[in-house]
Amino acid sequence: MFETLKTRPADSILALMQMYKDDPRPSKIDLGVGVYKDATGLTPIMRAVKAAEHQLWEAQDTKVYTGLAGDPGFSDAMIQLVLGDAVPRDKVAAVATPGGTGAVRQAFELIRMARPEARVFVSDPTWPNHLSILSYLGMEAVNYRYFDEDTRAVDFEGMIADIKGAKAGDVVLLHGCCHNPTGANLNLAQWQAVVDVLLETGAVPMIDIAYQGFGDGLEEDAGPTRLVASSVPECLIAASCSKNFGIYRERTGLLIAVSQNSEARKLHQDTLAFLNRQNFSFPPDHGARLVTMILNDAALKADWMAELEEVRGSMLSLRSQLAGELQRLSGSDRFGFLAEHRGMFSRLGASPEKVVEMRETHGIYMVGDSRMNIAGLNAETVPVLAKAIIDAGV
Ligand code: PLP
Ligand code: TYF
Repeated sequence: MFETLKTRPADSILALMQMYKDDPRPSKIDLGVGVYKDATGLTPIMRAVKAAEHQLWEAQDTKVYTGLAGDPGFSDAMIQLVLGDAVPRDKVAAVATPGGTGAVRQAFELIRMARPEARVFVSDPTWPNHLSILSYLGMEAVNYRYFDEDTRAVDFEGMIADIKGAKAGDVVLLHGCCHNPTGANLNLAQWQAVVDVLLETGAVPMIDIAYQGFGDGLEEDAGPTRLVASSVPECLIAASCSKNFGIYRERTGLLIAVSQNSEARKLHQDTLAFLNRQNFSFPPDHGARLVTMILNDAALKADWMAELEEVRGSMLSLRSQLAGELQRLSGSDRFGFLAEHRGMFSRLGASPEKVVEMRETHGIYMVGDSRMNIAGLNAETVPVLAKAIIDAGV
C-alpha cells in the first residue's frame, strides 16, 4: 500500500547540516542551523540545566504519566516567564508541547478546528516550518511584507499595509523577538501600531517566541508579547525552551491561549488537552521539569540568567566584530545592519549564487536565503567571513 507515498522536499536547513558534515575541509564554517555554539563550536549544556538534572536524578521517584497538559507547575513557571503579570491568570490556558514546533503545530490545529477557513498571515520571509505545517494541515497562508532587502530592516509600512488585509477570523503570526530568518525586529512603538491594526481588524495574533533572552534580555524580549497579550481580547503564544535553556533535544515548549474570560479559558484548556491527546497523549516531561526546577529555585534561576546573559553578550559581540570588520574592508557603513539585528540570525542579503560561491570557495555554510547563524562565528572566523563577503561582491 505504501507505494503511493511521494518523496518530500528536504528541510533546506537540515539538508545544509548534512552537507556541512560531509565537507572534509577543516577550515569550514557552519553558519547554518540555529543552535547556539560557544567560541569552540560546542553547544554546551547550561550549568543550571546540569545541576537540575543531577538533583532530578536524585529526587525523582516515579516516571508515571503526568497529565494531558503536562505538569501544571511547568505551565505556571513558563507563563510567568513569558507573560509576567501582563494578563490575569484566569484568562490563560496552557499545555506543554514537544518543543516550540509542537506548540506551533497545536496552535494551527486549534485555529483550524475553530475556523477551518481562517487564513494565517505570515511574515515574508518566515521560519520555513510555519509554511510547511500550514500547508500540511491544508490551511491558507498569506504573506505580509516584512523585510526591506535594501536596508535589511523591517519594511514597516509594507507590513502594516498588508496586515490591514486580515479580517476577524484570520490570524496574524508574529515572531515575538529575534525574527527568524532575518534578525530584523520591530521597536515597541511599531509593535503598538501592529496592536492598533489587530484591534481595528479583529484578527487574532499568534506569537511564536523561540528566542526569549537572545535579543535584548529576558524581560525586554518578552515586552512585545506582553504588550500584544494585554491589549487584544484573544491571542495564542507558542513558546520554545530549546534555545534559551539549551535543551534542544528534550523537546520542551508551551502553547498558551489568552482568552476573553475565565469561561472561555476553560474551553481553551479542555480543547488544548484534547488536541494533545489526539496527537501524542502526554507531552514530554524531562525538559519541562528541568525548566520548572530552574525557574522555581532562586540559585538555579540566577545562574541560568547569568549564563544566558553570557550567551547573549557573546552574540552581540560577534555582531559588532563582524560589522566592524566589514566596515574596515568595505570602507562603508552598508553592513551596519548586522549590529542592529538581534538574536542568532541575520539575513545578509546575498543572492543564492553568492551563497553557493562562498560555500564552494571558502567553506562557509549559510542557508540559501543568506541567513547566517551569528553564533557559528568566533574571533578567528569573523575576518574570514568578512573577507569572503567582500570577495563575493555582496
Ligand atoms: N519557532 C521558530 C521561529 C524557531 O526558529 C524555532 C526553532 O528553533 C522554533 C519555533 C521551535 O523550535 P523547537 O521546536 O526546537 O523548540
Ligand atoms: O531555524 C532554525 O535553524 C532552528 C532549528 O525543521 C530548526 O529553528 C531548523 C529546522 C527545523 C527545525 C528546527
